[in-house]
Amino acid sequence: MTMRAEIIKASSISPNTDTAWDDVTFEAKLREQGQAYHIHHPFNKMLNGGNASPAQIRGWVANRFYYQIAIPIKDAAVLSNCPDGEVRRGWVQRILDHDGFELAGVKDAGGIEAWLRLAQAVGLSREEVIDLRHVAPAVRFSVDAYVNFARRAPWQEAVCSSLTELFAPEIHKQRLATWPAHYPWIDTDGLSYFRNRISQARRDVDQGLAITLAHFNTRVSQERALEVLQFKLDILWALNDAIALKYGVAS
Ligand code: AHQ
Repeated sequence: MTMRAEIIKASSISPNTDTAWDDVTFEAKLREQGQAYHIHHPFNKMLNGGNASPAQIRGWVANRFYYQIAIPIKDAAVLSNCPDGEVRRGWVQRILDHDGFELAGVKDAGGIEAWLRLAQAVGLSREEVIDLRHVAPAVRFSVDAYVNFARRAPWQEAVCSSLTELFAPEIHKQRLATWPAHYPWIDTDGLSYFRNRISQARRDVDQGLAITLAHFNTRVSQERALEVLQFKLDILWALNDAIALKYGVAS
């Protein structure tokens, strides 16, 4: 770096004394990051654009299963780090959403079971999905990075990282709107996971956003929240990269 550039760089480094964004501005900044959401990934565009082969769809479902089974583990890590009973009472619902439950006579098989029904609908056996034989190394690494982050980060940062779900209802609705016409060979009962997630994601975001807006209340911590969200967006993007590398992607 030239002397002049070093002087400019040195003078530009000042303690971030900027005032905190108000909630409306902060939320807008979080939502702006949706431009990096995996709905824009070439593999997703191929998939929801109707250009995926059955093998590519099966590869995506089998690899995404590893992400799905990690979610309750991740959420249990958040619970184990969170000292606030009120927050835990809301957060524990996420584990029930995925692992299912039988409470006071109400039974719900859960989202992981729904994902296995999606797997069977696209022509995979339960066994070959559950034993993870199709999961690409970089899918494992991306998902494991998410779980390990949730175990080690302050629980509020783990909450913030779940806010990629700000953008999830759109991708679930996109699948429901496009797959039946593009892939009539997939039994639409197999799409129930996406149907269920639309309302669950909205409920998740209500809680996660409230915690994030309340906790990250200085400009420095708000900038950190944007970094944390970008980290999770990168995880989802890298997961799609690994699947595209293994199964190919038609642009
Ligand atoms: O099925 C998904 C899910 O249960 C969750 C939980 C949440 C989290 O805690 O990080 N994020 C998430 C997501 C799910 N599905 C993804 C998809 O594309 O189907 C989207 C993903 C997310 O947006 O983070």
